[in-house]
Amino acid sequence: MPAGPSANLELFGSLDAPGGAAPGAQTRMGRQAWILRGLALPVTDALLRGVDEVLRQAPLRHMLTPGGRRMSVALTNCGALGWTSDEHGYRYTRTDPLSGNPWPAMPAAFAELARLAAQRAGFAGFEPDACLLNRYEPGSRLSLHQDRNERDMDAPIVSVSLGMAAVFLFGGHARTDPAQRHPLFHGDVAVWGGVDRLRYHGVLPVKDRPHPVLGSRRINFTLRKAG
Ligand SMILES: O=C(O)CCC(=O)C(=O)O
Ligand SMILES: [Mn+2]
Repeated sequence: MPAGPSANLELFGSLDAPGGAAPGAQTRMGRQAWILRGLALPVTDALLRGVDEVLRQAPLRHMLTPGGRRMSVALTNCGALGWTSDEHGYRYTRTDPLSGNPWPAMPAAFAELARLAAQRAGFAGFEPDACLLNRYEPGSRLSLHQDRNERDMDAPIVSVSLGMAAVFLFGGHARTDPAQRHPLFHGDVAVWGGVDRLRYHGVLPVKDRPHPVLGSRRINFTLRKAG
């Protein structure tokens, strides 16, 4: 069974915690779902250089949902496969529909961090081939959803948070199941897989608490094995 609230001291923790949660701490969200606090902190410079490089080649854009609504989060991709949404549905593509070019290469620092995080969470041998990069501004949100367009459900999702803090919702296997709420801070890495791979999750509207490096932005990227 997923760990209950008593196992998550930070469950009701404040987003205003100046330095975030203690680096090295681990928040258990489920049997095979963790937040590895501060795991990305030693490599944020390389990660942010990687983000700039990706955005230069494949700019952020607001995609349409299959229902025709504009997503409040702006997104792009890197890696062999990139996630796309439009009025025809969700899917992975090898090329960026905006440019027709292959998605930018996945920065080595992204893949290295993903392997480390996955291994720490019990998923040794993770080799991501897709990375979806989201940019949140104040008020941006991501409604509850499952990540289920990937072919390989044995591989976990690794999710890296940079910039402004946000509240992550981690629900159950049905959209209506109650959702845990966990603050995610600059440098935190969440991993969910195995029995928790298809849990609903999302992000509450982000409050404007500017981050010293990224200002009023939150960057999240998720590494996946999609092909
Ligand atoms: O921004 C986050 O923390 C979660 C992102 C996410 O769930 C997704 O990109 O599918
Ligand atoms: Mn997701």
